[in-house]
Amino acid sequence: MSATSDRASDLRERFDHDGYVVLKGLLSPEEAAQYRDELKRLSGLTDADFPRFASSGGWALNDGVTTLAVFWPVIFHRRLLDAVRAVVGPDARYTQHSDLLVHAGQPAWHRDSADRLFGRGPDWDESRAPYRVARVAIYLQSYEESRSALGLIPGTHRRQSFVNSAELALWDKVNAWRKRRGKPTVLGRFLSMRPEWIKTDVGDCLIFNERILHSASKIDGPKYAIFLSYGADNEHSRRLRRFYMERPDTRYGDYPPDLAEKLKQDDLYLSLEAGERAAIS
Ligand SMILES: O=C(O)CCC(=O)C(=O)O
Repeated sequence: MSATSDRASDLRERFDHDGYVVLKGLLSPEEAAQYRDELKRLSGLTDADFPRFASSGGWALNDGVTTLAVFWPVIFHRRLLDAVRAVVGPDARYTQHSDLLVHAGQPAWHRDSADRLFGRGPDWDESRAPYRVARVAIYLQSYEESRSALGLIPGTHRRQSFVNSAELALWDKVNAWRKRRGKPTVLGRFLSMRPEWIKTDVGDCLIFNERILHSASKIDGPKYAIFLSYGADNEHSRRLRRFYMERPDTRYGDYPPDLAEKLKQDDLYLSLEAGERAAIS
């Protein structure tokens, strides 16, 4: 498992090398319980409802952190921002890509970046600007309670061999075939790559590169999570923000005006008007 020290240089080194870091106990038990109650209220689901969703997408609210003011304190959480600025850089901005999840347990290896095939598309061209976009996952239940873990394949934000690609393509085909038949996806097993499974406690947080291969695990208990993202003030972060604004199944709106003001005050506002060549094709 990645180191849990919050020292900026450790975080940066691990984030660059492995593609992720773990922040234990980011939220206090009281904060986690408060957000968990809020997610129950929003979804209309209780702990007992998890079996209905056990190997499906569960309940999700796209961009819920941005659109619901009750979650804004998470965006400005001091310890989280310190860690984000350590891994992404001092010019970190809030790039949205947020989700609220309840009982989501659909395994499938994927990337969250706009360009998901290794080496293909502007996300993989770092000749003008480094790719420093990070996704944040905060879990509000323990592994013991839910059997939920986040799987990550270290290093796949920066490299992928021919054999890795062939194995991934095979599992993508298997899952596409299963989806067409209305069956739940399965978790691909690889000969050429070894995932790390991060088992979290209440309030733990993972920060991972949007380009890293990762997957949810199946669940066997209630699961509640908050996802959001930040990136350096450059073309790759703008591209990610636009991607989720333009994607037909997400269609994010702009920052709500009150949030935009707060983001400006904390140097987290990401302007989309830098005129860089990052348009979504
Ligand atoms: O549900 C989880 O724990 C992981 C979700 C995920 O992989 C994603 O939102 O990209």
